[in-house]
Order: sequence, then C-alpha cells, then structure tokens
Amino acid sequence: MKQYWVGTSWKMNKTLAEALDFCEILQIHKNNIPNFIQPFVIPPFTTVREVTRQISQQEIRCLTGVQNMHFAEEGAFTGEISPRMVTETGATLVEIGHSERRAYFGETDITVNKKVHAALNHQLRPLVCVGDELSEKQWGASAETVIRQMKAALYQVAEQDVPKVILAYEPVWAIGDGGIPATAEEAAYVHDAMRQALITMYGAEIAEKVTLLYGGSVNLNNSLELISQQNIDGLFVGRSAWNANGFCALLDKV
Ligand code: G2H
Repeated sequence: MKQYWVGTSWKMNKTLAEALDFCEILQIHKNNIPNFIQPFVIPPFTTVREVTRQISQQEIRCLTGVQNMHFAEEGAFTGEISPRMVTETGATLVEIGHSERRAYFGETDITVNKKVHAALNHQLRPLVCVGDELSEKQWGASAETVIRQMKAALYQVAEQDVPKVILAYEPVWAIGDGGIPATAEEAAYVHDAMRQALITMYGAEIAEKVTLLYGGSVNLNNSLELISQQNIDGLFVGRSAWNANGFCALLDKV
C-alpha cells in the first residue's frame, strides 16, 4: 500500500513547554494514525531533541527533523549546526532549501546541493523544498523553475541514494499568511512534471520511489483533494498544523 507523508514544520514557533504539550496531544491520538500515513514533525533546534525523545518514549510512530543544517563537518560557522549535531538529537530528517531560507538567509541551489550530500553522508534524509515565485508562475515557468532547483539539489547524488531524498513542492506564492494555496490542478501539474523529469533522469523504478510532497497553505479544506493527486505523496503543513489538534485532524482526514 502506498505510504503518504503528512508533516509539519513549526518554523520559529513553540517554547519547550508548548512543544511538550503538542507531544502529549499526539500521544493521545497515536492509535488513530493509520499505517499508510507517515507523520513527521520538524521543530526548531531548541526543542528537537526533547520532542524526539518524547515521541520515542511514548512509542508514537512519527519521525522528527530539523529545519536547516550546515554542510561542513565542524568549524567557525557561528550560529550553525553540523550534521553530527543533528544526528545526536535523534532526528532523522533535514529540511533543506525552504523558500524562507532562500529569501532571508542566503540559501542557494549550490548550498542546497552541498547540504543534501552532507545529510546523506550522515544517514539523514534530506527533505528538499523547491518552489516557483509568483512572477515565474505568471510567465508559465513554474515547472521549469522547480525542475531546475530539483536538478541542482540532486546534482551528483548517487542513484541508489535518490529515493532517500524527499522533495516538497512549495510554491512561494502559496506559503504563509497571505499565501494562496495552489489548486489541486496547479499542484498536480508541477508534481507530474517533477515525476516525469525524475523518470528521464533516473528511470521509472527509481523515480517512482521518490516521495513528492506538496506544501503551502494546506488546510483541512484542501488537504484531501491535494493528496488525492497521483503524484502527490504527502503534505507538508505549516500554520494549520502548529496546533496539535489541527495536526491530528489533518492526519485523520487523509
Ligand atoms: C509552507 C508551509 C509549511 P504554511 O512553508 O510547509 O507553511 O502551511 O503555513 O503555508
């Protein structure tokens, strides 16, 4: 049976107490999570270790990840976190290249690719975000933009490692307050193009194993239609899932 991924990045939200409250509600809900869903939570660095510990202790079938990571092993990189530090938290996913990091923190296609390699070298699964700007959508260049970012992220990744990389299509125009969620048709169009590009690059067998998520203003009203699209393998949710009951409601709906 196909596995659907449904997860949330908390972005820069939640104190430790708030993070633990979230875990408590998730624990109450854990037996309702169907086997065909792989939930995941991506807290800030300050709470990821404790969240991972709680999830494991309470035997909740949920993965955790971090929102960023440096590609270097160690060194004079003030404010950064290394791959080994991430591994030590117990998290197994590394979000890379979110549009907020590309826009505000100088993330580029090149640093995204370096981080993908660093994550794989440390047995962490990269969750790479790609997305078109509104202008690129208006030019009719959504698919080209996303495929270019995807190719850069996967540059020189060994074929056997490609299925370990999770790709999230997050249109920049759909993200956050004021974002307009992509319609199921718009999302499907780009996801189909991504899958087709992966087939051309690696062949159908590998391409079909790559998990393609959609993110950007996902909510209870649009989640089912989005995830029903053939090449959408899951949802990456922000605001609608920051509240634990909201997250659980989304898990229930899929
Ligand atoms: C996009 C998304 C989280 P939101 O960044 O993946 O956030 O659902 O709040 O648009």
